[in-house]
Amino acid sequence: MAFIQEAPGLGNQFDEDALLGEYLGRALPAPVFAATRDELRHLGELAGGKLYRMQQEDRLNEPVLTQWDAWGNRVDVIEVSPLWREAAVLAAQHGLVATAYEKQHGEFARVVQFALNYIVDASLDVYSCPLAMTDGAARTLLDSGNRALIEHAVPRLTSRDPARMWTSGQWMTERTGGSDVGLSETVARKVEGSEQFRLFGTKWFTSATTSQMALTLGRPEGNGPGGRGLALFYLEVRDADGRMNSLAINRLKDKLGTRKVPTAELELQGTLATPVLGLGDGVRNITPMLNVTRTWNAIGAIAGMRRALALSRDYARRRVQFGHKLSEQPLHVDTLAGMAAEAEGAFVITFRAVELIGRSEAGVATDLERTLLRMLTPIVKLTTGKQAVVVASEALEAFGGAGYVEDTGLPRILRDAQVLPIWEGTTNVLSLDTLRALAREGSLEAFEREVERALATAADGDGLGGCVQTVRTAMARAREWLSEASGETMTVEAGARRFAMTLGRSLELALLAAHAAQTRSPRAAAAARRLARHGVDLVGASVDRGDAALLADG
Ligand code: MFK
Repeated sequence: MAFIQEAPGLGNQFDEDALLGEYLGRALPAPVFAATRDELRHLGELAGGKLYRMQQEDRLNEPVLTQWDAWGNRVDVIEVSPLWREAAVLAAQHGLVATAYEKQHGEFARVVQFALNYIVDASLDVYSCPLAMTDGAARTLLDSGNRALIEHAVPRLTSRDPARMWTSGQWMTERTGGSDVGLSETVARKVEGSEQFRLFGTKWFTSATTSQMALTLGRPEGNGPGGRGLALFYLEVRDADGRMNSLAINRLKDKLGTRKVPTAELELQGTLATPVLGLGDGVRNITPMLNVTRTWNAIGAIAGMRRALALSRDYARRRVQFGHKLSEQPLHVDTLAGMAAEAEGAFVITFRAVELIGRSEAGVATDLERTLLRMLTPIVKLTTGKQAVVVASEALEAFGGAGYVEDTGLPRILRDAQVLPIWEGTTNVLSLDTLRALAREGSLEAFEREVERALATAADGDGLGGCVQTVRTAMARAREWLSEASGETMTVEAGARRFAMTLGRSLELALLAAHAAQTRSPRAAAAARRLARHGVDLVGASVDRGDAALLADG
């Protein structure tokens, strides 16, 4: 009988995740962990079982846009995949958004919410995209203080009833770009005798266009240029009769990955919209949305890495080459170890940001913690996004040729990872955002204190002294570089990515070493030592912009 290779499999994605169990055991009060454990385990079972099977079987099913009905009516209906329809029900029932807004778990609500999402995310074909925007919309509306919109929309966005729950879009990107949002061309024209406006323009990259509502930006007539001249608007996609709110879906985007997400180009043709918060400062007013979706991005990154590792580890135990299982071959083991170290570092920094959001929303965060969170959010997003691509790519290689073959389901993991450093602000845009946050008084000090806090815990652990030293050296170099470059705006900008990544990787290592010391986990200690050897210091002693210009121009 000819040889047939056994396929890789997944077990319960909660039970099999040692780091998650250790983390929740130390981060959550025992009664909160006890109250949520069954649900976490249930989602872990679904993620490794039914949902994963559906995902594999559903591989070729992509969203379909129907613009016209048989009689010539413009309908613009998007049909999503069966797994997406299942995900919508599951998201409501398990409170994948709602948990964050319910009072039950107090300052730990975000940890619980994002633990639920982390477990199930990689099996939902990026349904996290509409959920992220829904969460961001709820946060933005609540922060706006607009009572009418809060009462009207937030109960829908945070509902646990699948029939009642809405998702929200975030329509920002235009043909002028997704980074420099202040260039937006959408015009907002006041409706005579009403508080409402009609929006005219093109939104060029609107993810999850099947949502019931959206937050978007438009420029009220007469306003000046830039982000300050834009206003933040709330709109509903269809009217009570199901007709489009004077908007048309021009086409779906043909993307490298996230192919289950119905990302579209939209034409706003007089779309009725309500200002959320004044008639200017739209960019500033939408930033709560950005900060929430950036956190979801990091959750997507760590969930993707976890999935890549789970499949690679399982396969290594089944696959025999050169007379031995891959799991017994030193170089393969070394490769898996490198992936695991990156994934564990990414996990601890992401959940540290999640803890701070929870504390901030519960009103118990200190000023220092709020300052830290502002700077940590872009750093976490940019650091984990890059790691997710590296780990996914390595995972495909760990399968040899099978990793390059579509019906294994593996190439999708890499394609879906590649969006993570792009959307919600590219690595460079977020590096510049880190500088923007840094300009706020005290944010580097807040960051350094956070690192020192973690190192103080790590110092108690066995065999972690080298990690502590690696972090201290990298942080000192980062500060030294910043003070040398300060005053030279172009030099600071040119080095912003290296600087932000150094901070991100240093804090990952400090938190991972602290986690290892606290939990006495030999695996976490090994992950910390390995991460230290990968290197956390990316800051060059000096950045030669002349060389960079020569190389960039070719
Ligand atoms: C799994 C995950 C799923 C995620 C799904 C999401 C799908 C959606 C897909 C997309 O929509 S992708 C497109 C996403 N686009 C972005 O994320 C925008 C990227 N660009 C930026 O972030 C730019 O930095 C920015 C647009 C904000 C720059 O615009 P401006 O007009 O040059 O902003 P400016 O003047 O620097 O800042 C305006 C105000 O906002 C300032 O406050 P003040 O008015 O008080 O001075 C800033 O401090 C503040 N601000 C900017 N960024 C902030 C912020 N405040 C808090 N947090 C931030 N992140």
